[in-house]
Amino acid sequence: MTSPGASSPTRNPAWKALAAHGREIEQRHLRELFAEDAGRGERLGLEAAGLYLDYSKNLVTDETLRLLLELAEGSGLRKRIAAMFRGEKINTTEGRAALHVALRAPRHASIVVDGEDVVPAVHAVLDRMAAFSERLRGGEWKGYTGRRIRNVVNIGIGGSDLGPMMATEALRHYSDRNLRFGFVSNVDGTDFAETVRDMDPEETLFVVCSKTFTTLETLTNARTARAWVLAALGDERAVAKHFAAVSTNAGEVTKFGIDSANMFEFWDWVGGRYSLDSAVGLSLMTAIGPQRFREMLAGFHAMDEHFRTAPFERNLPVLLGLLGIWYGDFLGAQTHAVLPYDRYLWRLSAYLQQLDMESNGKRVDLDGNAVDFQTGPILWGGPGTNGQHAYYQLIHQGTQRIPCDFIGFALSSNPLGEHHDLLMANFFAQTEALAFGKTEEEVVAEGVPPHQAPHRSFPGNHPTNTILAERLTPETLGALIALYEHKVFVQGSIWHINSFDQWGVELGKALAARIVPELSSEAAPEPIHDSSTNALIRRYRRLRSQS
Ligand code: G6Q
Repeated sequence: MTSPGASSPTRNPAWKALAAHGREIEQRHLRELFAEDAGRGERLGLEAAGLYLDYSKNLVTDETLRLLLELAEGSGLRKRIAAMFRGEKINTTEGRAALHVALRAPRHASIVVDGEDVVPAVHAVLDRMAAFSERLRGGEWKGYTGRRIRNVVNIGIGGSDLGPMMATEALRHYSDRNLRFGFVSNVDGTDFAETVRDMDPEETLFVVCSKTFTTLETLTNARTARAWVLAALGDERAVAKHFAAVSTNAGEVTKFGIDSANMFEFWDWVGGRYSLDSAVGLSLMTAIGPQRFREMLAGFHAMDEHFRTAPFERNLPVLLGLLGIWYGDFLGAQTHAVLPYDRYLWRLSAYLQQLDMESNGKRVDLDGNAVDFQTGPILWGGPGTNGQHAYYQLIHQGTQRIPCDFIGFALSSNPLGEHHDLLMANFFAQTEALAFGKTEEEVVAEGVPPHQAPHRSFPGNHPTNTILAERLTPETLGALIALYEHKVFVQGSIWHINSFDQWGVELGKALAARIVPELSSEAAPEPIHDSSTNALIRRYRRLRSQS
């Protein structure tokens, strides 16, 4: 085992104190913590940017919070936050700033990167996106044959897909129902085939979304889309009416044949998974309109300001980040569940999975030293109440500790009879059940036969955060996403890792590029890999040649 790097958080005295304190907390139960402090549920609550966080059902005492805050203070987090907002090149392995906060800065703000104020350019692109999306929404933009566009299909993957797709679903309530939205990401031809199956090429516009404009999946799908359009419309000039591009790479966009008038740019200081509120949100803006899109940006900005200015002990992203570190590094949790009680947020966990796991799934620190502690958790989840009838069993009675975030809203977007109260009754009941459980004695007192009691009792003591907001609006969604972005940054900063690169995805890409010629041509070269990969490739080729 190598010794920890000079900036390892494990060298922080608070880390050692937390390790010792963790052993004490393991002996405590949330039942006792609540019994000792009648005001706990109110006291450990906090509101910012329209989101109320109740963090009282966490396995923490005032001492835990004090030590966690000490860890944050001693980690240089304050400096890192200031550096991020100033546009410093904190993404050191790629030599870039991580300046997604500039994407939602108000028009009058000024943020200088490499001697240039980036805010005017951000707003110029937003204005162009607004004009473009209004033409689509108003039916003014016509396809090549003069028909109105009715389908908008985003082609992109990873950060160029998950954000717009999640948010278009989340804000579907606000979206223009005369338009249909599709998202093609997978290089599996099924994705394209099924998405356009019921679409008419004359009425379909593709938004090819790729920061680099070199991504294999996206370019393959974009070429297939172009062939699909040209097969129906028979003229290269149709491309200008049926394709727009979102990219930082104007050269490749032009080479592909997309009119530069239909290209929306963003910048290398916007990471893919942090790009939803750049031009990558073009399909979302088309769905909900520029005004709603700006409301979403205002929500992001409100959370940015809270994060930048609030003291750590009243700072939502800082507290969520610290609580995650507490469970992962001191109380043995390996996963974290996000459980929204709103059907519109059904893709949120997929989005957050990339945000968290690609950002903080790192094994070396900023200085290249292997870390000697656990970094980012496995993030997973899905909408309630559905999960209650499936995987919640393991959270309640399994052997793992799984901290959960419950997200709910006071008002429904679709009030229907009693539905919302029933939904929210479950929302409140779950965190209560997880925290307090039910003892064998209580179960037996209710008449359960003693031999069944172990199966029907609940240990409780499962930690949860509850995030409650008034209603799911564009603004609330923006604040919620910024909350998680900054939570991830807080954790990455304390762990002293780079949350903004993703070298871990490169090896598979390079190997796939080597394998392609071994699969596709008649006279394919013999595979030259390990014996397992060679045998699998040969079997694949045999099966293909037999069909
Ligand atoms: C995100 C990652 C990754 C990226 C995709 C698509 O932070 O970098 O998910 O967004 O690989 O890349 P392009 O936008 O360049 O096609």
